[in-house]
Amino acid sequence: MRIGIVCYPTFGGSGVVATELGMELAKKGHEIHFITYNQPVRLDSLSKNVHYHEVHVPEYPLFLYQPYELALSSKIVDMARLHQIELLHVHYAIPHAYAAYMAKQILKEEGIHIPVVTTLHGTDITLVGSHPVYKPAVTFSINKSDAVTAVSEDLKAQTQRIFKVKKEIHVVPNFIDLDRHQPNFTDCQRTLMAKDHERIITHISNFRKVKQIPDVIQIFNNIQKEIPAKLMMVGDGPEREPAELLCKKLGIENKVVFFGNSNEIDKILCFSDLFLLPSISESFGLAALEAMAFGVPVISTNAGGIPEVNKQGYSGFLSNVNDIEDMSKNALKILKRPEDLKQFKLNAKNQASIYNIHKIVPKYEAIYKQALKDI
Ligand code: GMT
Repeated sequence: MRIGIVCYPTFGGSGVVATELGMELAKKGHEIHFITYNQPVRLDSLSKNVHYHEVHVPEYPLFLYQPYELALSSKIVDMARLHQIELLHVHYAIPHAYAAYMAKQILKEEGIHIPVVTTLHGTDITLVGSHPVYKPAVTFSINKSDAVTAVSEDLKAQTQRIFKVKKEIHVVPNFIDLDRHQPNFTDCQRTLMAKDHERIITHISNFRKVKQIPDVIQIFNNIQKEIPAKLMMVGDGPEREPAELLCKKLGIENKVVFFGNSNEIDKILCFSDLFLLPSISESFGLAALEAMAFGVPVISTNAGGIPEVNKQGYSGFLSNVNDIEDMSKNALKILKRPEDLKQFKLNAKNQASIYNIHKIVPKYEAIYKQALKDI
């Protein structure tokens, strides 16, 4: 199939999923066209089957807001004509599902019929999409998609609760390429992060309010009072600076490393002993799955779709949002005894294997085939 993938090219989970999906589909022989405003961060190789088309938005002084959706719709139309794209898969409803609908209507006028598959990722529904400013347009574009998928059962239920969705929502969970998550780094790389006797605790996110960054710091503070440990903070966003200040206030700044955005999370995860995800809401928690694929147990909240990924007492532990004491206690339960840590690491890896890319990507292919049949 010739598939156009529209996504955000940034470090966010939706862009990562879209990129990994496109690369896997290309490996399977499909022709993939990424259409977005920058080269996706995880798109490391442009091969025979992988193409990237950049959306440019010309600046015009009359506009306070430059119309990205319009430029995106036009780019989709142009690329669909030029490369005979047969199907569009848009990741994150806002504004991609809307722009794809417009492109589809324009192409229809020319007798070209392209189905649109929309994947909902979380904040496009729970935080942004449900805002009254966007809600009618988001509802419309979800209902006008030829197929709709959500990354967890919880997100499906939330979408049905928040929007008047008439379309069936297929749950296709996020996935992991286990072959690419094999630790192959030397121990000397570990010494750059911590001493031999110190446990390595990791958090990766976009440092937004929803990620509860102060809770990450407080949980780590409690851990390091009991056992020698270091905290690796990977990613960037508005909560980073306050977090650095909090570490200073607690006197733990020498035990916490802020990496900023990184393309080398595998180097950090493969030496990590524990992953912290105390989010207020999380449709899936891709970062936790990536950690588990490296055999890193997860201490998380029980919000949203996280319980579908992290299993209580097996791959880690789950607590109520903001229950720092419980999350700290659970973290120590895993870390204190080497034999427990070893078992949790093994379990985390087993749990991650449920989301093997080779099991999940065929689910998308089946949805594409059906959408092409129905159009
Ligand atoms: O986590 C974020 O804030 C980024 C966001 C995104 O849209 O890129 O992540 C969402 O999609 C990911 C991939 O499907 C999920 O793993 C994240 O749980 C989800 N984030 C939230 O629901 C807060």
